[in-house]
Amino acid sequence: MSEVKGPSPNAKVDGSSLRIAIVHARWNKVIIDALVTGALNKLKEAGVKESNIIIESVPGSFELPLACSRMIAGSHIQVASNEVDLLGGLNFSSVNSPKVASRSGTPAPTIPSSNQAFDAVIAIGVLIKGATMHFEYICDAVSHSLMKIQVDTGVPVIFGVLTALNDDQALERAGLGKGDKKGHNHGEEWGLAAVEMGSHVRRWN
Ligand code: DLZ
Repeated sequence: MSEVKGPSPNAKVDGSSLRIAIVHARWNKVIIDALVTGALNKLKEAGVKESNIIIESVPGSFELPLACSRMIAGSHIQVASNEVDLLGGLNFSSVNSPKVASRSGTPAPTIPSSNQAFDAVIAIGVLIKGATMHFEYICDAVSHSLMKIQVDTGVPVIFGVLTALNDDQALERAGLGKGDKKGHNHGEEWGLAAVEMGSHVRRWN
């Protein structure tokens, strides 16, 4: 019997030629770690090579749009070739860090024909409502900015930002809920969405 909610499992895509970036915030780290792991597992299951996955972190969700925008523009590659240090002291890493972009001059992934550094970017953050209006402002700004980046650049930006009203809601959406409310790790769908959209956009270009 099919589920009412969630994506259909039918879209099986070969990710072996795709380049994917994961950009994540560091607020609410335990939940973030589970979501990043979920996304990463699905990327690898779909055949995305470790050398074509880059993981970058930023302080909080509010910083995700700028980081995604610069990753799509390929700023990390310019840093790697020591031409222009656009990102100051930021420390880029990847699943397979010795083989990809770094400030030490090791080879960066080649830029695909679309002239974009990545086929898709997954933006991961966990926003949990507090006592003030901070949550509403950040949720609104981040969701609109991420949508604008993907539409303006033509590079899919997967919306991996949990906007939870309390800790339990966030934990359950990372598969970390308590007792019989363990929930499901939404990072897995974000990984699959990145592969599917990256592959679609290659065809559509
Ligand atoms: C300030 C703040 C607060 C209150 N809550 C969160 C949160 O729940 N999740 C998150 O990712 N970031 C939070 N931040 C940090 C902001 O996103 C941002 O990093 C700072 O305001 C600095 O620009």
